[in-house]
Amino acid sequence: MSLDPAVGRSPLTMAAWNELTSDREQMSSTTLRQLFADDPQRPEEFSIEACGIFADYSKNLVTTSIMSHLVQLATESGLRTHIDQMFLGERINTSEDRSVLHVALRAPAGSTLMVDGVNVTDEVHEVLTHMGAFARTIRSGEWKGITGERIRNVVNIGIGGSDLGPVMAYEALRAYSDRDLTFRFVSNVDSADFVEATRDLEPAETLFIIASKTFTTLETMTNARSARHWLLSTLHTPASGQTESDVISRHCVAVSTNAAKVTEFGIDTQNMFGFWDWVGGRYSMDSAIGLSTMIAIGPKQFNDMLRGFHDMDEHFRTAPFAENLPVIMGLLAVWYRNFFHTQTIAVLPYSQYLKRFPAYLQQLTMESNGKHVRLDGSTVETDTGLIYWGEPGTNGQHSFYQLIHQGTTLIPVDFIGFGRTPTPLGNHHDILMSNIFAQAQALAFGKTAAEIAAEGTAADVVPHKVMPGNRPSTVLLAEMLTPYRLGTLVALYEHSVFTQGSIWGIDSFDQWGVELGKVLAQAIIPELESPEQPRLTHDPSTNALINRYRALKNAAE
Ligand code: G6Q
Repeated sequence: MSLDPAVGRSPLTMAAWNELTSDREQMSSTTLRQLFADDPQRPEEFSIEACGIFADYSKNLVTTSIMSHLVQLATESGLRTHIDQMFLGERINTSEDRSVLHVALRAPAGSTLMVDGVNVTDEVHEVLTHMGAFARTIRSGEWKGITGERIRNVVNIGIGGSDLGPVMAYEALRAYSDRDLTFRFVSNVDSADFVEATRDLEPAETLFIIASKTFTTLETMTNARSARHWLLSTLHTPASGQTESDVISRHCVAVSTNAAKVTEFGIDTQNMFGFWDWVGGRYSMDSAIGLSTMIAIGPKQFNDMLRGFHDMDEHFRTAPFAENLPVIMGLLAVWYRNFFHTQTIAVLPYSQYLKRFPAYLQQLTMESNGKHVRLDGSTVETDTGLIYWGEPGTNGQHSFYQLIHQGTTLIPVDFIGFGRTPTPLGNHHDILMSNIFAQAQALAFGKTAAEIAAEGTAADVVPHKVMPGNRPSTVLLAEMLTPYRLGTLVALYEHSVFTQGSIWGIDSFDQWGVELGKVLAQAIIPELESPEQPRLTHDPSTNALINRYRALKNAAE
């Protein structure tokens, strides 16, 4: 299949763009209050359910005609072909000349997805089987450390896509995890991360998962070397006749695509769990990068999570755009970004278990769609990439919600809530959920000066209390956060990101913008370490900062 000529085209050239430009002007003369007064059926018209996630998007600044123009925009942008190309394993990550096949990671056993003459789903299931066998030996206590102790602590060392997914999934699914095992996640090269994560752990009971696609990442390899030292300094007793590699092979496993580097580090490739260059880091939590998740919740529940991902994949692949939840969410994001010049979207999960979900989404959305050129390298003519951010409710209500309600910046909100919690306690859950509904209501409908004055508020205070309303939000509701549900939720946002990137005509799967800083840091490291004053040839500010750091480093407290 050749690239649809629409894919990568500037959205400004599409007829729907002009329609939406005039729709936007018309929206300025109405409000959500008015739209609901005119049409009490909005919740029915502007809601959708997919794979058990119900989305009420009626409190968005949209009408029937706007939604149909947005769907037209998706059609004109070639989204349908682009989706098909992804699912067929075509090299849609053009700047890296790679397929984009995270959907293959959750394709059922026995399905076929050929890439370069190889059925990749067979390879995926081989790795899943390997992971399952290993996870079982850790969970059962069969896997022993070098001194014969069972493993009680699992420490994942990785960063970016090799950290954010595993941490988020562990926190999200903690209620389903083996409580006899302790999980820690080390990502930052700041020594504090490693030292604090390991200070109360026994090396004899600890397993490190070194998770790095490339096995060359500075932070991860620095932490991995410290892990090696931490293990060997306690567990390597030459008198026992055991070698350093005996110790490492019982206490370190690797998740990587780079077998040569894994071997060089001293990890037996039998204890390496592979994946492929067609899995982007930020799309890898359901690959072997999810090994810590599988150990925590067990292979069966990990498989439930994969089923959730796959069901949402199939919905995205097959549902007509007007009934396609990820497409609708992506289109709403484009609507606000390009026609309201909104810069951010807040994702506010009313679930403490999803406390790391906004951080996970920051990478998924911003590393994917923070791009300034289209697929053909030409400069974009519209804004791209929204800033996704958030905190769990109700905590955020007591801090930044003030700006969302009364500030001068329009921030569309995604609320996420559940009918039940895996850890019920008295009436906590009803109280929690009442707050989603109240916040969405307050944002949409606000409170007028007349309503506030009618309550007897002093005239000079009335303006301060006015709630402008007309602030959009989408409420996502599902039965309960389970492994299956997490899979559907993550895939929903993955495909919303795809939809946005496709309309903007950008490559959502590369990340060249993070490379320059890494290269510059490599040049600066020896200048900070050198005992002699180095000859600095950077810009004057960088030179001065390096000198100031060297002085601080050597100053006695
Ligand atoms: C994600 C990025 C990035 C990557 C990290 C870790 O899409 O590529 O966040 O995951 O830089 O890379 P390694 O897994 O290779 O260590």
